[in-house]
Amino acid sequence: MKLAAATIQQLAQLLDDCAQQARDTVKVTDAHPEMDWDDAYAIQDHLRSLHQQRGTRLVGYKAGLTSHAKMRQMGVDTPVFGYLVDSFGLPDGGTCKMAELIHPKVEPEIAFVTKAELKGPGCHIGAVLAATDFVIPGIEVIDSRYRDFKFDLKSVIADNTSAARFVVGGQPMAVQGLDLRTVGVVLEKNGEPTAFGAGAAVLGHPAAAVAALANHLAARGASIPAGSLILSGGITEAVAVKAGDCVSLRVQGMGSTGLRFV
Ligand code: 0L1
Ligand code: MG
Repeated sequence: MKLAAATIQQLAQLLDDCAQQARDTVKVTDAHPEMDWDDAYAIQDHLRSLHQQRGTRLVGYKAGLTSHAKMRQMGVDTPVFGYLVDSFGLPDGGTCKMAELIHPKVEPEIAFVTKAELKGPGCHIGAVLAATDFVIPGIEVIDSRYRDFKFDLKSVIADNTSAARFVVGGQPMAVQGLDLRTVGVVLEKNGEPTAFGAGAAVLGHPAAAVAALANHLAARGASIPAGSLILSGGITEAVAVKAGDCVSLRVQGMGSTGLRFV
């Protein structure tokens, strides 16, 4: 690690203040170009402890940059990972307040809920499917704290991979008999089909993103506890939203979930 503990805490506080006050900042690597991957995740860890100090509860994790196209674009060969706390969750069909966010975008995802601990290293799709209680449609609302969504990978990891809000809903489905690679999704904005895709857009299989998360956590001495909710990654490009927009995600055979931005 290259950054002092005090700097890590100060950068986490900055990102937390930006999220709380819905204001943006420049990417953290501008002032700290020397920071490394461990520093980036250490800032994210401190951000998480700031959330928990306010009484929020860790409910799960997310994988980001999970499509090969997006990874190539960013010049990386691995997804990035963040955490989810209960205060990010919104009710199905509920409202998302624009005043609390900077420049949100939505991503159609398949969410996994686990029924057993998932532990790397060596976690694979089979282990993920065996430990999955059910999958359910999920919309992630991302909101980079960086001006104009301009960041590099270390900065976005520090910023909890742009996590902001999420909603899940529809029909929870057991994974037995489901081929998550070919499950189709349609994201509608204001009743217009806006983005389409299939599960395979996420690392070839959405469970691969969950396995990669378990392996990432193992390298840091952690695992995915039973009962976790995991957003496995955007199946299409992220779609920008503004006040007045309604978004709805339909996942083949799993019903739909949605949000209204106010
Ligand atoms: O969930 C995601 O894929 C977002 C990861 C961070 C990059 C971004 O904000 O677009
Ligand atoms: Mg996402």
